[in-house]
Amino acid sequence: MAKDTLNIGLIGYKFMGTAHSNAYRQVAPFMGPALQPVMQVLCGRDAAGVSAAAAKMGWQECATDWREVIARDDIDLIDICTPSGPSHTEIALAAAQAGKHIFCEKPLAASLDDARAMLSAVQAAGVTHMVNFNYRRCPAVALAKKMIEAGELGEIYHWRSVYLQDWIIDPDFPLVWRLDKSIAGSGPLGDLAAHSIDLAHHLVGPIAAVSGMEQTFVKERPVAEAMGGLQATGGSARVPVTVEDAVAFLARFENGVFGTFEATRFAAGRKNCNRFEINGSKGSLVWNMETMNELEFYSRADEKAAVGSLAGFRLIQATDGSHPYAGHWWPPAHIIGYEHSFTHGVYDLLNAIAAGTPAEPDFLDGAKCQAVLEAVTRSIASSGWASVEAV
Ligand code: SOE
Repeated sequence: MAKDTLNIGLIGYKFMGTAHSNAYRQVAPFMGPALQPVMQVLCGRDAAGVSAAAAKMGWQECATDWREVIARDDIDLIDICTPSGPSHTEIALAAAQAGKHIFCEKPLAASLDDARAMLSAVQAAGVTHMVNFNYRRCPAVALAKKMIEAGELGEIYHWRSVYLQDWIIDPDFPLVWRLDKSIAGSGPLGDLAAHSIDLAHHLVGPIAAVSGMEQTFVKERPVAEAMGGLQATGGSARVPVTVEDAVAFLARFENGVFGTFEATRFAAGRKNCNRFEINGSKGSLVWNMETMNELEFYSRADEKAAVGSLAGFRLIQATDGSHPYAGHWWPPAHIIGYEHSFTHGVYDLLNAIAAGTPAEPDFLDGAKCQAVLEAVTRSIASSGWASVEAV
């Protein structure tokens, strides 16, 4: 009889490691995936830290060397929650070579070359691979996708997105790994705009060319001493910041859609404002992660009502059992949160592995996002437009 469980080895135990652990805990009781995840090993470099996290989140074992986890025959899937950048590539290449399925945090890599190498490795190994662009799996976003596919917006003219945070606006906030290019690869470009790019690819289509600009407002920061989530403490010595604080770019899509993107960590008061607006010939859609269960929809058809125009943005609560994912949780308007986007991702991944079908977004989607990130960097360096390379 085929095995109905999947043994997980999760590398990284902090913010994302906790979010993924929670998803593995929740997915079977609430969603009933085709394979049941077994929380086998949690891995991190700090023995005391990983042991405490494993006990808190319910992992059976913990380890401090990811290579040992990958070498184990009883591990089926490697989940990569280490800081974005070179560590994703190193671990994914080794995991693919060992024949493990891979779930990887975003952005996929630090460079397009690395992303291409990761894609080739998983394709050669024939394993299932997925990148955690989690916002695709908020019910309101998944509903937006269905509405666009059903033609509710008609021909799409505009993609307009911002991803705004403010957690490093204090010049004394320490230089954590997200502000170190050698670890993170980039600043809000890879950390935040990558989400918007993936959503744009998913909802509107591929980006062909970009023209960007960036700014680093605070050039030096205290060395970080400790970090958890998006909080940190630092010492008195200051070191140079090596990533941008804010980035924006114009985008031409292959299908003629006209796009704008902005991502910053300096938008005072904006905590996780991941927002897009799409305008089409028949109407518009608006979504904002800060009110994640709501989808705003304007339909031009409402302008022609018998009594006169009834047009206006209507607020759809994407919490009905008829909406994607929502039926697995609570009665309508008993809302869900950020963590559910991770649980939905794990659910789809487990079902894809069970069915032997591709997961999405996969490493190809991750590499396509990386190609846009790299084009933005090239365009900034040349102060002009840059084409997005084919993957
Ligand atoms: C921090 O900027 C962060 O946690 C990102 O790393 C995530 O990808 C984003 O979803 C929320 O903000």
